[in-house]
This record gives sequence, C-alpha cells and structure tokens, in this order.
Amino acid sequence: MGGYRISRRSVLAAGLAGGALVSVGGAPALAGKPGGGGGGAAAGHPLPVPAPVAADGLTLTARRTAVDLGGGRTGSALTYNAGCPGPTIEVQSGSTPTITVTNGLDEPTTVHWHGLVVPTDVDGQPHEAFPAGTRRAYTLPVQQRASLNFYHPHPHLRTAAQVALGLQGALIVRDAEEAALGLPAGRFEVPLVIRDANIDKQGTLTYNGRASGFLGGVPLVNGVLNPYLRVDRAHYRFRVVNAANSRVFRLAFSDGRPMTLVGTDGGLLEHAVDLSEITLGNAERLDLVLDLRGLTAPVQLVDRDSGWTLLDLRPTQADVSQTAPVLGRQLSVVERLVGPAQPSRTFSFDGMTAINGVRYQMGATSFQVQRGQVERWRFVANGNPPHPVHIHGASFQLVGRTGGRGQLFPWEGGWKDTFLLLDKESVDILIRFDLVGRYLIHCHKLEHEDAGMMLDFEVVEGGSSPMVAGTADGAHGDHGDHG
Ligand SMILES: [Cu+2]
Repeated sequence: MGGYRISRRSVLAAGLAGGALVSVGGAPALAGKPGGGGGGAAAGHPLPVPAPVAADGLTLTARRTAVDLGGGRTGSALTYNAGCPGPTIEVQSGSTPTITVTNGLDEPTTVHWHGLVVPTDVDGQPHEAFPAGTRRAYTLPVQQRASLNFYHPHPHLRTAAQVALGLQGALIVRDAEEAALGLPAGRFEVPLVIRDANIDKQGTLTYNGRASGFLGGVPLVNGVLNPYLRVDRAHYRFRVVNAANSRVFRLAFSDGRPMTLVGTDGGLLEHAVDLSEITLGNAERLDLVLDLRGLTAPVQLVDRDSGWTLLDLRPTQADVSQTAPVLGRQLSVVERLVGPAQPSRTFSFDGMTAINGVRYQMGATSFQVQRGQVERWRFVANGNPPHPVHIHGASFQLVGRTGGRGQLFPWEGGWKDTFLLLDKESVDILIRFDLVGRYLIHCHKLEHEDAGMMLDFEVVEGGSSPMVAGTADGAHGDHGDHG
C-alpha cells in the first residue's frame, strides 16, 4: 500500500461540540500536482454536476458508451445512462421507489444500493446477477435517515472490473430533519464521486486489477480529469464518496483550511466538527460544509498520499444571498446502540482472499444472527491491509479500535456501513439488524472482494448461531482491551 501514511497526532473524538479545528495532518500541504497529466493552473475541465434525478420510475441502463473524460479525446467507458458516474439519484425517506436496471453489458451484472438498508431480494447481491440483455426492477423501501449513498455493480468475480470501467453513481436520501437545517442546497450542494483510473491513448477507461488492489494512475472526480469548480462567496456542501476500487484518499485543502464534517455514511452527526484532513477509505462517504465566503484565490482539494490535486476551486468573487448554515448547535439526534462489552463474533480479514480462513462460496451461509439484537463484532486484519470492511443489511457504530492507529476518528462517528481496517488493528462495532434475510460482509477493496474476501450470513427471527465455517470466534489471539 504505497504511500499510505497515518497521522498519529491525536484528534478529538467524534460527537463533540462543533467549532474546534482538529489538526490531524501537521502542516498544510503545498498545492498538489495536477492529477490528470496536463494543464497548468488555469487549464482543466469544468466539474460536471449533474442535476439529481428522482428515483421512482427511473431506468438505469448499463452499457458501454462514448465518454469524454476531459483528456481531449473521446473514448469509452461502462456507464449508467451514458454517465460515469451515472445520474445522482434522489429519494425521499419513507418512499418506495422502483428503479429498473437494464443490462446492456456483455456479461451479467447486478446493482447494489450501497448504504441503503433494503430487503435481501433487492440488495443487488452476487447471486442475484442478471444476464446481459435483460432487465431487473428494484423496488426499494427507503426507511432510513437522510444520507449519501452509492450504487454500483456487485456480480461475483466481476465487481472490480465493472466498477473500475465506470459503473458507479451517487444516491441521496432526503428527510425533513436534514431539510430543516438549511444546509447549502441547489448549486451549492455538490456530489464529488472521487476515484482513480487508468485511461488509454484513445481516452478509454482500462482495468488491470492486481490481487493486492487496483491503483489507477490518475484521479477522476465526477468522471473528469483536472476538474475545476467556479465558486461564489458562499457556503458549499460537498457530498463525497470514495468510489475507487482500492485507493484510500487523505483529503485536505491545499491551504489547510478546515472542512466542516456534518455527516458520514449513515447521515448527520450529532455535532459538526472541523477537520484539516480526513482519511477516506473505499466506499466511505463524507458530508462536508465549506465556508468559501472569504475565498479570493483558487484553492485545491488534494489527496495528500498521492500528491494529486482532485478539484480546483476558483472564486468568482460574486457575493450571493444565502442564509449561512448554523453548525454550532446540535444537528441531529443519533441513537446510541447499547450492547455487550465483549464481542460475540470475530472476523479476521485474512490476506487477500478470505475471512476467517474461508473464501466466499455463493450460497454458503456462515452464521445466523437474531433480528433486533444488538451484537458486538470484532474485526482484525491478518495481512495485506488496508481492508475497507463493509456490511450489508444494517448500519452500525464503531466503538473501539486498538492496535495500529489505536483510536477512532471523527469521520468514523455516527452511523456507518463501511470502515477502514489497517494492519494490526482490532476494531469493535455494535450492530443491530432490523430486517430478516441474507446479507454480506466483505472487503470493499474490490479485488479482495472478488477473490473471496466475503461471506454470507442470515438474519433470522429468534435464535442465532456461531460461525459454521472457518476458524472459531476469538481464535486470533489477544486483541487488547476495548472500552
Ligand atoms: Cu481486503
């Protein structure tokens, strides 16, 4: 994992009162090098910000189309509705939209609505892949809080390639609580789908995955190289998803300015927290508010690990009439899960291919968990980290990390569905499933997932069972004391 560095500078815990600037990265980085190879400070390509589309009645067509990734050539990519990323989908909490996916690829696919807690049969799981030339309707009962989610393919053995070749998109859930906050909206709310990519001479996305994880040579934000965004003197809300197959980003602004974190995977935090740097693992999401009222010169969103400039913000110097969001008060009430002090299950992410020594086998159920019961689960890494751990079927809360970085970070607060597990780390979560059915735990480094670092489990009414395959719970030695 070249260049991945971890700040050991202490940070404030999540959930504290807003307003404090947390320094986690030391001195501000210099402006990064242009990400996409070409163009000076004034060059680049306007950041595409597609208008959100309503979920209900939407048809998503997955197929290869011509795209201009901003490199001056028109190549091709796998796209949803001719976009990579596909349209930003918007859905109101409490509604039950139907989205039809047409498979115009030349192989099976399926769509997983990452972050939505929905019934098994519409979760887009590997065994639900549908063939080329067919379509599948997904009726999605959306009962959860406002949040930024992420849709992408999930067919077994093909997920990594399909995602890397372009299939992904943002999905925003809205609710009344969030609307009442008056966060920046309309053109001041900007989804940022950030990934890395390889692009050939024709301008076509290519994929050469390695078992250890695909690392592309250039960054793409909303599907273009070297993007810039003209910004007024205003507050902006950036909805960020790490859509890369395996690259972890260490996000910061070139001038070290604070980013106000208001939400994570599963929606709003209780309190905003100002951060100068955020480590974002694969499929994790951020809800950021930026005060750009004083911006007089361009500033860049950078990845401090690669040195890439991800997005150039260029001030228009225009003042706009906008009610500034009030972020110093409590933003939301986040239910705190209460559960056992000791884990009932331990999951060892082993090497590049297995969990608890077992490779994914479609149809094999590794254990059962009781619906409605809060369980404490422990995750440990046994080689080849980082492993972005993702669980389908529920959101969860991180409660402790020992070893490795030895702490939880503000961007791991609130409700999560994915977190980053590094070498020598042991992370405990509390989780409760409210829906019965079959769900998945897997590494969201997509090459690890395809190689078998994934397992099925079942949520049932009444009763539970331990792991029926692989190593026994707690068989991975002493993980230290958790709080
Ligand atoms: Cu992994």
